[in-house]
Amino acid sequence: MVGAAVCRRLSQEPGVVLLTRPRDELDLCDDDAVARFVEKERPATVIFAAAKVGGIHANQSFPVEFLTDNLRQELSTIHASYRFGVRRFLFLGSTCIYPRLAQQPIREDQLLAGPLEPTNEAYALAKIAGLKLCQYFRQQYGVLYHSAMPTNLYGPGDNYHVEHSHVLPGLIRKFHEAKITGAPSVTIWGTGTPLREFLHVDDLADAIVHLCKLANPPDWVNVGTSVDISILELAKLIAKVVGYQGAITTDPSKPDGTPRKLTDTSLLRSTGWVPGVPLNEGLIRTYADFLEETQSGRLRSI
Ligand code: GFB
Repeated sequence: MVGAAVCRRLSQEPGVVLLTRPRDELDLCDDDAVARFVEKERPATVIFAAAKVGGIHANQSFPVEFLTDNLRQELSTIHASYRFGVRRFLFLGSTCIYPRLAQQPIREDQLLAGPLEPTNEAYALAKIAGLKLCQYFRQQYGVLYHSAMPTNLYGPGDNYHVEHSHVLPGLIRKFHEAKITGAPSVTIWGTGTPLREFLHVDDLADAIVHLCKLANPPDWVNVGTSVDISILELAKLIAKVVGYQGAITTDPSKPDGTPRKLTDTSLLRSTGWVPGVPLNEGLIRTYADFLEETQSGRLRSI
């Protein structure tokens, strides 16, 4: 989802030659294959959008893969980039790297200030390691390796798997299917009280290109809207966009995860970037994308 959005945004930039490889042609966990690719292609800039990602249930179910796959991908790519002269490396993580009960809104200096959220600790540890490795390469070797930590993302190309997806695509699919089948109610996981912030992936792509143009970017910077919403209110918004009129019930036996993770985006704003897609507009666009992806057979559900 993120990589495709970055390619769409970069295609608007004059003089940019895009080098991409699909997963079945280049396994980023394969150290040698990554080194051969970077040595051959010698990119000037690497934007690292790859990751093993998933929602709260996927993270809780597969901590081994969330830690090992993400660590292997980032170690092979960051090392190969330095070894073969990549001048700028932009590493992408997530705001789940911050402590479960970080002071809200969360500033970049809250990193490692307290215990992580248990439901996504494995992913957070992998992303903290990648962020720190880029910071150390910059400090020790003077290369421009820096990171961006986006809040919860959504948009075209998202994963709509009923169990493994993030909340926003998961609820779009649930409400859509309930509308089609005439189900009397839709059950959302948890209490519905946690607060989440959502950034459209096209906004993230624009922020990434903006960061790649900065001569001296922060080592890491939050990317978000600084506006959050409760899961229950999100569900009501999605039901309205989808056109579902049934009831919404909660299932407190399912995990809530971190109670809130609102990003402080003043550091990024100070560099001259602001987001452009309000949530309601983004939901309308994303439901239209969902319908198109479903009808064309391109809907991702992994
Ligand atoms: O996006 P999500 O799965 O993960 O959101 P996080 C989870 C919140 O939405 C919890 C509630 O409070 C869930 O109880 N929820 C309600 C649902 N219904 C659903 C549903 O149908 N599907 C899902 N998935 N949630 C993720 C991390 O945390 O944040 C990732 O796990 C990543 O690693 C991502 O960092 C940005 O927002 O809690």
